[in-house]
Amino acid sequence: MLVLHDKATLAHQTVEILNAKLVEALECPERIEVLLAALESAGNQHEIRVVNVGDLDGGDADRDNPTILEKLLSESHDANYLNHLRTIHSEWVSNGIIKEDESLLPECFQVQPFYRLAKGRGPPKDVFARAGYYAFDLSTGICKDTWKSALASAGLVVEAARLVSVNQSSRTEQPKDVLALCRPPGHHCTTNMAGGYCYLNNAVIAVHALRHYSTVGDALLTCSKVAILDLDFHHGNGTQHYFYHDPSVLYVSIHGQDEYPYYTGSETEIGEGSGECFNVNLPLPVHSSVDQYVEKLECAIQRIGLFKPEYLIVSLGFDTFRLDPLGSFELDTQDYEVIARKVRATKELGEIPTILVLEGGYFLERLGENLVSFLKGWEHSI
Ligand code: SP5
Ligand code: ZN
Repeated sequence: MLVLHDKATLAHQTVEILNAKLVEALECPERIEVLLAALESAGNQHEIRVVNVGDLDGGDADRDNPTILEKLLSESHDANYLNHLRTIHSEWVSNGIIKEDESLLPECFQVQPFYRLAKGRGPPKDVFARAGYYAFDLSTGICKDTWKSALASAGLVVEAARLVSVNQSSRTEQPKDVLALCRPPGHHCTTNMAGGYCYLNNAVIAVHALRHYSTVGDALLTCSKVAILDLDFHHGNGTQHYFYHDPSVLYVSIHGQDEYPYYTGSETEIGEGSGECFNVNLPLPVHSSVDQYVEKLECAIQRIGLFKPEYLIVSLGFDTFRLDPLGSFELDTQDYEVIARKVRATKELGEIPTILVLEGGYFLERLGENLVSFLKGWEHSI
């Protein structure tokens, strides 16, 4: 397994309101540190190759071209929102509201559609108002390095997409699948709102990147089908929303029923218009066992198999672990191996170029073991 990592993803470090207390965000740089340490010690045994994207020699002039990332970001997010993420921290600092090493959080949210849909009303000028305009919860603080890390995180899926794209045939060595150690994660944020530790939606960006790199000459293969399997404990509201009307992207999610983000994720959300039947939510009650989980996983795999995607994106969260502070399933370390093998051993899914995108997972003591267990199952290595 080729694993992509970027040191810049470690810079972002912020605070959140969790259980009515202001605390250091559980989505912290140590998550990536423990994952890297675990991958390093498991590396030889499981043919894991961790590559810092800065050290990659892709032999492709495109790779370092920032305009490609910019193009993919602009396809995935609202331009004013991107500008907000890039500039709001320095505005708060220059207004004397916070110090350079502090984070900002919203103090007021916009109630939709009452205000936002008012015609001609752009983003608010007030710096406090803007923090709440571009967010939907209090777990998405912005520090001086948030933009840098979010860009690096998105950059990992873009590079992963380039590597697995079948039409990038000039390369000699083409990986079938790539794991992007993204941080911050992405599946909760929408085109114009951060939330749930997410600022840029890496899964959405990955879809655009796959399409970008699937272009041969002028022949745009824009209809290529992509499936997203979201295995994070929480429903990926942002990803669901982005593709809700789009039949070329199948979104399938297994997540905690009635858990955060609370207002989405029900089985009745099946997509709309031509996207109808291309959104599949498989919620599971709290305290669900691995058997209950595997039952839903089999439904998910079957649906994706029927869809016959050209690419698969797995939004991979380990907050389904039994000890996770933000999850409530009963999955144990060895279960990740079973889950990964089930996905990969399916005839229809086994050969599809896949990007594994890291989402959540907050129990640091076992996070590394859980990922290694997943990779073991994915590579059928035992
Ligand atoms: C990417 C990701 O995993 N984001 C999750 C963010 C969740 N933040 C809010 C968690 C609220 C927890 N409230 C207590 C729920 C107890 N089951
Ligand atoms: Zn999660």
